[in-house]
Amino acid sequence: MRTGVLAKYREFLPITDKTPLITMNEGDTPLIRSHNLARELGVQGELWLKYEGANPTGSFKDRGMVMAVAKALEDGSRAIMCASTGNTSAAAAAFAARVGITAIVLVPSGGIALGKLAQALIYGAKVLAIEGNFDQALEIVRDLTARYPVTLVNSLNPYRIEGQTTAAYEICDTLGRAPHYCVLPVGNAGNITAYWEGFKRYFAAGRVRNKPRMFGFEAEGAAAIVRGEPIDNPQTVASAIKIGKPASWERAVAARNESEGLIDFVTDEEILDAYRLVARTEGIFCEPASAASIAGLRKALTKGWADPTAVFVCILTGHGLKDPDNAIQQAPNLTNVAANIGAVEDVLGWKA
Ligand code: AN7
Repeated sequence: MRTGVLAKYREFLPITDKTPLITMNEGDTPLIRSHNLARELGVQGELWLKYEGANPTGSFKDRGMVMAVAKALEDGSRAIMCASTGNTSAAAAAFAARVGITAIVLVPSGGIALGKLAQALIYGAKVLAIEGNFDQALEIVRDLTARYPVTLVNSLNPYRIEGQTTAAYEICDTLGRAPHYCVLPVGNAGNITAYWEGFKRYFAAGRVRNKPRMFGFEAEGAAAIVRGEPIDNPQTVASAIKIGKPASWERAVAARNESEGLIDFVTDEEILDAYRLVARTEGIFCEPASAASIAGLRKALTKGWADPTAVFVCILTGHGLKDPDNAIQQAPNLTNVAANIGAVEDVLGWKA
């Protein structure tokens, strides 16, 4: 039963008697065993896909947003604000609508996937398209939320990270253990931080006897952490992770170091290959940024950085329908045909 993450993982979250246990039935997303893709990638152990696209707004952001909005309400706030590459704005807009407060979202003009823009607008957020990139939008939001009575709901808000730890608990609950490797895309670096925190917490509470190695992957044109310096003009087809100055940079590096993991990059071509591959081999449609986890696992196995006999979990952070433009562009062409039986037989090569 989907009860929402606040009620389900209350003992691991900063919840008080005064915290409203709001929910849109987020979390409890499918952890899907992969056989076909596992074979393609050369995984001899186990490969599991955590399909975060099954959340109410279609991405993992719902986990952090429900916690951040609950705490905002507890503190008496009536307005929330964020910068976003799309998914955070969709989640903020939805939860604000759900609880009847205002959401103001700043998105890079022309820089977010169509479905995400549609979501923020239809949920009724005030959507401002900034003539600049995500990093510039976040600077503006940080300044304004420090000076006005509006709650910042980017992952600089620690409650966002808290809520996102719940995905790690779910994985452990389902597998009865932590995986050997947890592989995920890295943009603003909040999620890798949250997963590591979650795995550590579950381990400390005695719920599991192991912790995973955290493997994070940035897009090549936005690989600030890999390169060791901010990128002023990040570029990638995976607009969700087109971020040049990750807010949780230090904590992501700490997660990598503490877990004996790695943070590397994948090219746009590798991302798009993985995007098509997971759809065609498993019937799972994720957005391009999410496919960076699959591309990253493939790279790690090819380079010999990971033990192929291990247990892997790849995090598929967002739903493929978020980004119809990339989907259509990357998919095979459709076939137009006249509305008669003979024409369809001809196209299919069926001759009775
Ligand atoms: C599908 O929505 O930053 O490393 O503003 O949408 O925690 O940032 C989205 C990020 C991965 C990267 N996959 O996670 C935003 C935003 C998807 C995403 C990431 C994002 P972080």
